[in-house]
Amino acid sequence: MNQTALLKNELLLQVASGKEVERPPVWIMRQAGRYLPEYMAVRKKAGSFRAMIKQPELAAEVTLQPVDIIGVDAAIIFSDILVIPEAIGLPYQMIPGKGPFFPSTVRNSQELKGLHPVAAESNLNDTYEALNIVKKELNGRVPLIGFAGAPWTIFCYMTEGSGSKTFPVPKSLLYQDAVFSHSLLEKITEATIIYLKGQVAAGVDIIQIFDSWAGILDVDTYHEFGLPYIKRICDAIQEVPKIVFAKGAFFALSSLAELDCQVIGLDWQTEAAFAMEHVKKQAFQGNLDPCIVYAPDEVIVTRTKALMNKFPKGRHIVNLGHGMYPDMKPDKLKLLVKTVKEFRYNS
Ligand code: 1CP
Repeated sequence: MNQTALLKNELLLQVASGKEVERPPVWIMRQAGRYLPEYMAVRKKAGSFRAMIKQPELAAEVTLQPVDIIGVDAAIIFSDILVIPEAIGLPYQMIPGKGPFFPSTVRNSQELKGLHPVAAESNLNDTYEALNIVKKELNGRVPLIGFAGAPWTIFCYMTEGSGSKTFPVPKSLLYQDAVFSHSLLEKITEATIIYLKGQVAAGVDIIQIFDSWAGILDVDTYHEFGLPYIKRICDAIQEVPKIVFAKGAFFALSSLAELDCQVIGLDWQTEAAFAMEHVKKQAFQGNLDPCIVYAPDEVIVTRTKALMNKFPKGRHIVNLGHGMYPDMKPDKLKLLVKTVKEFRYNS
């Protein structure tokens, strides 16, 4: 056996393909981020968050950090869901301490004309290049996750122009101008499929779709404006397995279960037993409260073990129910990961 074969850790892909495993794999949303001093050092060198994304060597470096430092079972490419609006014609800024800001927004059919989904092909080369570097550096150690935002979540930022707790602009557009809303969602979907196919060509082993704002819609609007576009993406990407994380969408679990995806991500409010009632074929990912990382060591160990015992063998990927916060301690996350790595299913 060569060394790559010996080092190979395919737990994540095994769970995504329904194979039995002796312990669940673990990776963490926002595992490459501000809680890591090593990330902050690279960000300082780059000058800004966006400059990191645009320099493939640096994006690759921070992608690998959690694999080397924390010991997670997968790498997720360092980028952002907001690169899609920018690639198709709507640039954004990341304002320190505040978050994303779009100097222009798209709120009517006239403004739609400035968007060009096919531009996603050539304008996202930095990410494809970063993926090539990561793939080489990983040398098969762990799988590489690619990602994109779900169309509804991207729609929220492009119309509101910034982050928001309630997103009044996108929500009113759904009710006031369904025709425009569908047209914009179409364009985002088209660009997202091009982008994800590019990531597949650059070597990602699996992709995740982040629908971070699914939970602000009700059942009917999510079925009209959210799910059909995720379905289009899942149907279009057949080369690799797919994880769909629709945060707050407990009300749509039965519909999510009908998607052509292999893993359903769960936030921390969804009870495992409830999820298992609605989802029969896919595996689950999640669903620890992110704030568990603030807990005393013994609580981290107990809660993580309890979580692993809630899901059946081979149908669970350990993760938080949302991302790491900047003030969390890397040592606490290391303990969580170690707890998973030492765990073995009973039978
Ligand atoms: O200051 C900094 O260094 C920037 C902080 C940061 C980081 C580390 C942002 C700004 N984005 C990222 C990276 C990122 N974003 C990744 C990298 C891979 C990893 O997980 O390690 C991923 C997968 C994302 C995805 C992302 N960006 C989502 C979906 C997941 C989620 O958190 O719900 C969303 C909504 C964004 C938008 C975004 N980017 C950054 C911020 C602060 C935000 C949220 C803005 C808001 O409050 O609405």
